[in-house]
Amino acid sequence: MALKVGVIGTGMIGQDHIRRLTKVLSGVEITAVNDIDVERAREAAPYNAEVFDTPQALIESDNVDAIVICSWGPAHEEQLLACIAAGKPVFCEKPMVTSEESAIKVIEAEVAFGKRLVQVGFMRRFDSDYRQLKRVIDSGVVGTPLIYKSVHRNASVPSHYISDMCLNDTLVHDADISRWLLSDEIVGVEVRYPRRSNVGGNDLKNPVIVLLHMAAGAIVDVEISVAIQYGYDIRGEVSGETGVASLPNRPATVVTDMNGIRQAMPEDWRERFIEAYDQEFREWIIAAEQGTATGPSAWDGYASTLTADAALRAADSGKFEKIAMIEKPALYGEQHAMAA
Ligand code: NAD
Ligand code: ISE
Repeated sequence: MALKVGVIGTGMIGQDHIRRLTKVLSGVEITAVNDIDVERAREAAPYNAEVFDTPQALIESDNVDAIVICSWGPAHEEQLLACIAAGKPVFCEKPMVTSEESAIKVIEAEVAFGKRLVQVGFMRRFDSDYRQLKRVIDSGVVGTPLIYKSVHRNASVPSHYISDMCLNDTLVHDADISRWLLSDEIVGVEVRYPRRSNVGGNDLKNPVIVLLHMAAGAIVDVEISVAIQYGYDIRGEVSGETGVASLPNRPATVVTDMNGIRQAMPEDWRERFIEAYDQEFREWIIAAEQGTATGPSAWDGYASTLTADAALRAADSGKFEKIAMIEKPALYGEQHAMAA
C-alpha cells in the first residue's frame, strides 16, 4: 500500500517535491496539502488530495502517514514538534529551525519519543558526486583531510533574500556537507567580506568568505556568492596529506558556434541537484514506511543551526566565534571528538 503523505508549504520547493512524489517516485501518494496561502495550496494539490486549513489538522489526519515540511524556516519548529507528538515520520526542508533553542526542543522531543522520525533536507548527501567524494576521502587515498574548499554560487536570489541569509540560509548546506564529508564537527567560525559585488541589487553584502574550523583541525574555506549571473555553480575540493580530490564538472552538452565552445551551467538548485532530491526522497519513503527516518538527522539540523548562529556573530565581531554543542544523544550515533 502506498505511503500517504501530507505536504505543508506549497511554494517553490514544495511544488517541486509534489512533482517528484507524484510523477517520479513510486510507493507514495499525496493525500493532503496545506499552505497559509490557501489558493496556492489548492493550485498545487494533486488530484484527490485534501486541502487542510491548518498544518496541525493535516498532521493529525488519519489519511496522512508521513509529512513533508516545505514552509518557511521560522514555521518549522512548531510543525516538527506536532509531527513528533503524532509519532509520524517527517521530512523537513532546511533550515531545520532558526535558533539553537528550537533545535534543542526538536532533539528533546525526538529523544523522548525514542525513535528517529526527522530527516532534514540536506540533499547534497544524496548526490552521486558528493557520495563518491566521501568514499574517496574515507578510503584514505588522499591521506588525512587538511583543507576543504566549498564554493556555493547562485546566479541570483529573490528580492526577500537579505545579507544575513548568506549565513543562515545558504551556508547551512556547506556546513552540513563539510561535517559529513570530513566526519567531524565544526568548533568555530570566521567570516570575511571581500570587495562587494555591485551586481544583483538587494544591497547585499555579497560575496562572503566563511572559514569553518573543524574539531580535528581541518579548515573549510567556503565562498558564498549569490549574484554571479552565469548559473548555479557548486564546487568542492579536499586537500589531504598526500593528494587532492574534487567534485567533477557536471557533464553537459558541448555547444560550438560563433561565440566559441561552451557547456551550459545549471540554472539553479532544482536542476543541479535533481537526482539528489529524487534519491533523498527514495530513501525517506523506505524509512517512513517503517515508521522511522534515516539520513540527515535533527542532530545535523542542530549542528548547522549552531554554525549559522556563530557565522552571524562572526560577521558582527570580525573575530573567531566558538561553537559549543550539547552532548550528543545516543539516538544520533557516536559523538565526534571535540576540540578542547
Ligand atoms: P517559498 O516562499 O516559495 O514557499 C514557502 C511556502 O510556505 C509559501 O507558499 C508559504 O505561503 C508557505 N508557508 C509559510 N509559512 C507557513 C506556515 N506556517 N504554514 C503553512 N504554510 C506556510 O519558499 P521555498 O523556496 O519553497 O522554500 C521553502 C523552504 O525550503 C525553506 O525553508 C527553504 O530554505 C527551503 N529550500 C531548500 C532548498 C534545498 O535546496 N534543499 C531549496 C530551496 C528552498
Ligand atoms: C536555497 O534555499 C537552497 O537551499 C539552495 O540549495 C541554496 O543553493 C540557496 O542558496 C538557498 O537560498
